Amino acid sequence: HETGPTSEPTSPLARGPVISPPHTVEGFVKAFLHELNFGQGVPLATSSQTDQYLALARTVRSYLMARWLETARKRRASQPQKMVGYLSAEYLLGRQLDNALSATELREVATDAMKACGIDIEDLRAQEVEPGLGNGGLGRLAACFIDSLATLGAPSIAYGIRYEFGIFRQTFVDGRQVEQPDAWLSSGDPWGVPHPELEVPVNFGGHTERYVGEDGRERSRWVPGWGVIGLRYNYMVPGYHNGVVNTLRLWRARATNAFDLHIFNAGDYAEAVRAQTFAENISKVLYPEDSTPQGKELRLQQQYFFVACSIKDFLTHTMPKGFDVRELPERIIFQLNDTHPVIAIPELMRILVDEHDLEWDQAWGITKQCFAYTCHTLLPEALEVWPVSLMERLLPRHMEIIYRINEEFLDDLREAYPGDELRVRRMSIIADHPERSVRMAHLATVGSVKVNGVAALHSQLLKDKVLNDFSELWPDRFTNVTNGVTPRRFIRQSNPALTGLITETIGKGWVSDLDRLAELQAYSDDPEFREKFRAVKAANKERITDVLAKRDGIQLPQGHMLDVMVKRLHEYKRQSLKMLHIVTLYDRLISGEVDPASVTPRTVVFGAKAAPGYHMAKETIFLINSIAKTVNADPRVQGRLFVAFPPNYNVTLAEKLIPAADLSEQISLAGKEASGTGNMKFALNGALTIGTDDGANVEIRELVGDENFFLFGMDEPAVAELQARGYRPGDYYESDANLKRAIDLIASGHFTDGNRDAVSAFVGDLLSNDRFLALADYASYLEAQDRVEAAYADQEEWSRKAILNVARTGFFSSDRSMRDYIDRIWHIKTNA
Ligand code: B1N
Repeated sequence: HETGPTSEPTSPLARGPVISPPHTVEGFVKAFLHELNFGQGVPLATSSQTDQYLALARTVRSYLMARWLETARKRRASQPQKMVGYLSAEYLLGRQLDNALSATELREVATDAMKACGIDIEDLRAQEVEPGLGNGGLGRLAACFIDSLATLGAPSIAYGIRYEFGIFRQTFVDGRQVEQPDAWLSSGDPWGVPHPELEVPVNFGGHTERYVGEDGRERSRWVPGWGVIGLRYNYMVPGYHNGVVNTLRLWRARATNAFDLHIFNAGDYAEAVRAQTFAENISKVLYPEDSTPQGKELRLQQQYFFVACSIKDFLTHTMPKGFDVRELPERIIFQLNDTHPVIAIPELMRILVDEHDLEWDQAWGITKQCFAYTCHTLLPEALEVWPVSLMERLLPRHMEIIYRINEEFLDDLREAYPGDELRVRRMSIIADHPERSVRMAHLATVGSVKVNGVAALHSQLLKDKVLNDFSELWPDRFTNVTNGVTPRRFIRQSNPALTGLITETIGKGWVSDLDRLAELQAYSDDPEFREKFRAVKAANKERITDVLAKRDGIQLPQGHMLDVMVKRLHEYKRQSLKMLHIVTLYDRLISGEVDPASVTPRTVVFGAKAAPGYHMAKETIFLINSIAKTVNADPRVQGRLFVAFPPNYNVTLAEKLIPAADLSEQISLAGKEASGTGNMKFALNGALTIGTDDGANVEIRELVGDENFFLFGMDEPAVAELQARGYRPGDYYESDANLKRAIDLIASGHFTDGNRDAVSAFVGDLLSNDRFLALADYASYLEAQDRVEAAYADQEEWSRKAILNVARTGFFSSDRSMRDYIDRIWHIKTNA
């Protein structure tokens, strides 16, 4: 089961897969029936769809496995070679079956093979529960990145946690969000390859002891209080049409034998079982907060658990036996996906100093070169800090190491900035207020070769604001890598109609060379191409209409402009601003102010989960549902305005919804959305963006051109200036008649069956607080939406703009992001 180059067997038969499964319909049928009969233990005739799905998945997995073994063999043969270790607490993978079929060019063979068995493969595809091991953009980005790494043939391994429960399933009860557990493993995990025999011990708690070593040096040693075991699960990550299959290695927590043996011996059976449960809790559930992490002890346990397993795994199984740890910087670069895995820095120090007996300075010299840190936020409340008291209790040796790293760092600072004690305190890894705690972003910055933001504006703001002191000290450490999305999942798989049109127009090859989309520019003026392009949109609208009817019983009206806002619910993203717009459109129609025949029929689709403890976000969900219910039931706006809010927006729904959209809502307050990645998916699928000057919107607009993008709102400097002056939302309410009418209509209880109390908290906050300045941008937003309507009325011109959006956004392929990381941060060689 080893992937590591232990002793290489001499027989060629022992070295790789004995046979490659045959790429024929007949061969596939045989392999499938074998899985069904001997894996599931059922004959085809009496098998359920679940049996069939599991057998199909296992069949496809064996094709992947052959390539996975071959990839591992080639890697071993080309050692030594520097690798990337991607460390992320989240991977929002989405369904696996279609992705695997498409990457391995097995889609047709599998479809025909299922047909030969009397099965419609579409029915089986629908059986798959997507692994939702992430919250939103950050987790989905990690999934796009590993797809691109495999496609580029980059020597890499991705590490994370195999949560038993991923992101909750959202339901609505009387318009309010109710969370259901996501038991994604309950119908089996056909894609995961467990290796229960490879146990990785992970320690926690206890204390440290000082002792004098044989060489007379004084040292510290960790005497842990308790421990758990990490179990390894491999998931295969196929590259696109290149034979490469990389590894995503997720860890599951289990109790140690020693742990419960002790208690079993004491005769307390129930207590021993409880201890098992305690250990297994560590990988039990994904924390459902997006952007604003919770400082919970269990979360720190999760972070250390997966990081400790991953580093240990890399050193013992991926590196050759007996390799010299001083070579580590030439062998590995760990990419830290936000601060969640940053405890890896003191962990590597602990291993080098305590276990490999290196001198502190030498260990620090090595460690600093082995990490790079990606920051994903600008919200101050989102920067992770861990109380020193908690760290001392859970990871006493790591706390000691952090103290020493900080001491030496502060010494350097005092030398660089004599007398500037204020600056030293600002930059310290330890914060004193409001509670002594460890600032993980500072630890990450001090311990990394490079620090990057995720879009040009974000990286600039990191340097100028969030990490300004650090960028002054180490200007070369800071860089930008703009996010990207995988065109395999988000064009080829999700939009087969557009894929067909592009391939028939510019030929094959663009799926792994997305800059080639530029060749479509020439067709933006071609009436015939525009016609076909519109037909693609229309077909995708029909498809989402069917999906929403089946999935949620929602009947979308036909022939509308499809206006889509899908993302996590957060105040900074300003779903409330979109609501105010809808209320204004509705108000205009029911007041008779506009002739209904003159307005563009519009359907607004929302998708958004709120963190279960985020009160204001949940109130916003209730209000959107209330508005949807009222608007959709009002005969005065029938055929002109419709609002849909399907519950449980996830990757699977995104794949159907985004290709159908005409308008992409990217309306965060400038300076708050680090990048956004949904914005890229929409543009690549031919939606036009209405958006602020924020995150990657800035780059989208630069690329597609001002005339093909609906910009509105304050830019970041204007926001900063307004906030410095003192923002008073009430002033906007008083002075803007449209805004006042919209807010008054909500406050009147019109959308809540006359119940004003149900909306008073929301309205009250908007009028007196409005932290993200929705009211200040309302007028500009309304004006931009009117421009959208006018533009949409001219379908020829709209098509031209939409085509140019597709043609000019090839830059946002995650293949390009990965190449940027490789060239500017990792300096590794690819080999595909
Ligand atoms: O990361 C995405 C960006 O495109 C988004 O703009 C950004 O908001 C998102 C703690 C986060 N930042 N921080 C998180 C998620 C979970 C958690 O527990 C923070 N997510 C983002 C990709 O760069």
